[in-house]
Amino acid sequence: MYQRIVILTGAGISAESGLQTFRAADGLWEQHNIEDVATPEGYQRDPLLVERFYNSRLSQFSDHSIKPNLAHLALAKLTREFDGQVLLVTQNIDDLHEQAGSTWVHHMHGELHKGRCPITQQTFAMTHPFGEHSVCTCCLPAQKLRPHVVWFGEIPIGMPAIHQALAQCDLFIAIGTSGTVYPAAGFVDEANFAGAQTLSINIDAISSDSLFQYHLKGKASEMVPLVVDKILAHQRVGE
Ligand code: BJW
Repeated sequence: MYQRIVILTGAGISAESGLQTFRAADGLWEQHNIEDVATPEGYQRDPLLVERFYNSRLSQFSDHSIKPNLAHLALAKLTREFDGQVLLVTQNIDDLHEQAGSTWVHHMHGELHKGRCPITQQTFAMTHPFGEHSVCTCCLPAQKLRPHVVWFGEIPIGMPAIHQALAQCDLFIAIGTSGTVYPAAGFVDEANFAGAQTLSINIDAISSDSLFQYHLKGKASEMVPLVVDKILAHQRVGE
């Protein structure tokens, strides 16, 4: 049935694992000013504030109660068992897809378990919280690592490979994303242009719904396993 699938996940897929989304009434952007904590200018102005924001999320991610849910597990099964190509692209900086067993995950907005040297751009696994003690080993003197995340105004990671996969895909699925942040919000257009089937899975209606051919309204943990079973049974997702 399908041969080349692109899956895009957003904060909604991790919500049922206990991580806050950004734009919900109790979301991260209600409690923090985007310009202060998610822009390079904000980091330049007040690095301590930004480090506190990401350190608190890092410690939340490390909490043992935060585990992959059935949606993460179903996608891991898809990446293992599908006999065509699957590109799993996530906007999330948590590692729940990896914890679920997905081996190759494209983190277009970075990964919070890594810090990045501001000089060489080399990334390092975080052994300390962001601050004076989290430094690179590639420079002399050692440089303070910045969070390996993509802030507004920065170019997301690995875009050429994503555009190429979208141009060739026959199925595109967006899961738990509000479709408000570009370039990810434009992926559905690229998939439509390629002639792919497009499906959105979300608990709520979103502004970009009209761009998708199919919608499944419901929790990711309930909808994603159903869709994965259909794909693995060589059925069309819209039927
Ligand atoms: C559930 C659920 C459940 C809940 N089951 N569903 C004007 C027009 C167009 C673009 C721009 C513009 N002005 C500026 C721009 C560009 C800008 C942008 O898009 N701004 C918009 C806000 C307008 N974009 C950028 O700057 C990007 N860079 C860029 O464009 O570079 C230029 C370039 C690109 C490519 C080629 C060449 C040049 C960078 C964007 C960086 C975004 N960074 C953040 C922070 C990352 C680090 C961190 O985590 O702190 O990424 S912002 C934040 O939003 C985070 C997320 O990944 C991203 C998307 O959020 P997401 O995942 O969609 O979460 P929510 O909360 O919005 O939605 C959750 C959804 O789940 C909801 O719909 C719920 O209903 C649903 N849900 N529970 C299913 N159980």
